[in-house]
Amino acid sequence: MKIQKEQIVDCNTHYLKSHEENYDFLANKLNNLGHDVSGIVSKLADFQVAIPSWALGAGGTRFGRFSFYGEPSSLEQKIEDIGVIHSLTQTAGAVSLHIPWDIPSDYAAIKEKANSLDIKFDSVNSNTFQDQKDAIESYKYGSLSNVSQAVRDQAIQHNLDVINIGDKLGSKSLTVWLADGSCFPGQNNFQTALQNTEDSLKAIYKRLPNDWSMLIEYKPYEPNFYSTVIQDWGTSFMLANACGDKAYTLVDLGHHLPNSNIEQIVSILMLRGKLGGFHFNDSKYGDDDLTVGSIKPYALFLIFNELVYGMQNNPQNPDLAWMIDASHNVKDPLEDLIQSLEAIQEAYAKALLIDQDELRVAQTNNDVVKCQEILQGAYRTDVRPLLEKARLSRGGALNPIHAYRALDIRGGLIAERGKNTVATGL
Ligand SMILES: [Mn+2]
Repeated sequence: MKIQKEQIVDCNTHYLKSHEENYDFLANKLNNLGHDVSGIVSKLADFQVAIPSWALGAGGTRFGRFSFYGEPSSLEQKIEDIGVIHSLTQTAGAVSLHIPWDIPSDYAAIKEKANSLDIKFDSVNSNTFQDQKDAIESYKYGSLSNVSQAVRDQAIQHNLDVINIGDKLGSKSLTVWLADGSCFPGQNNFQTALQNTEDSLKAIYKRLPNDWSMLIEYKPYEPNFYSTVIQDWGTSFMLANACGDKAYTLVDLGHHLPNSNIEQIVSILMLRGKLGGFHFNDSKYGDDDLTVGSIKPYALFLIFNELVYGMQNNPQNPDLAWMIDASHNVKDPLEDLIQSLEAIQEAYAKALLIDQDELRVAQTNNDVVKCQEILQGAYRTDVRPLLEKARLSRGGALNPIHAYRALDIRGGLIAERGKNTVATGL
């Protein structure tokens, strides 16, 4: 399914007048405050977030899974679904593949399909948290950290295979997330597990193409419930440093214990030039995989404040690989992704409204009240007309959820694919 430009123009007609009124009012107000409104709009229009190939079907829990029907059953269909989201939002111009769930059978055809929808191949993700059919060794007790050299070698080889696949598609980074750890005290020797992991990562890093980076993700618990080998940003940072200049830490919002100060983690990693990627989602308790901004939008804004500061002040940090990492059970996955993209853009736009010079002066004067006023003044601004303007400038929908429903995209997908297709993924 492909959305035609005229369909979006039609959907926009209904909203155009109120958009123009709202935008003019806001732009006028912000210009009077000294903001470069058109500069902000063009930054929003340029900001692209990768959609993971596993987020296009209904997510599940260990208790059950409820399909939304019409799910994509092939990589080609997954890319088509991202094309739908990208047409409407103009923010989803990349796909992040999960190997082995999404190994292309015809590389040229997949590249052509993605290209025709203006979608690039972002970071590729390896999977050593499941055993694959016909695999000789099992990851039941860990992969890169396993006590067995044979298991570690198999996991290393898998990561090299993933790099090879990504290279053929134009990807430039490998994301490694390990489920390795232990469920019971005494099960693992912490030092051996970490040392094995470091040695394995170095073996992968040694074979990384020169223009590639390796992103090391961390997570405090789950699926292991007593210890995780790469449990926090400090461990990831240490491993990235041990590997070399092309290895970075990847922050996933859901991979923190409750109340962690994620904005501070982001800030310190950027200062050291070691923040390589970012996974968006939201959560109340743990790695809940909820829609971005649905639970803690203010925390997301504070994180974006640090990201914007870092992007402006830390040339030592590379461009980030942005991705949504969420897949939940009760929403149409495409609508969920559209909402997530909107929340990301909203937090970014608000962070761009923070007057960094004014904030620095207030910080220098220890004017704590003023500092809060500056942050919250930006946060309380309704920036949605700026997002609409950015989408409109690229041919997107003024109201993507409305357009998705008005065009009955899900109905069309069900008619095309049937009710029984199941997307590979979590
Ligand atoms: Mn993640």
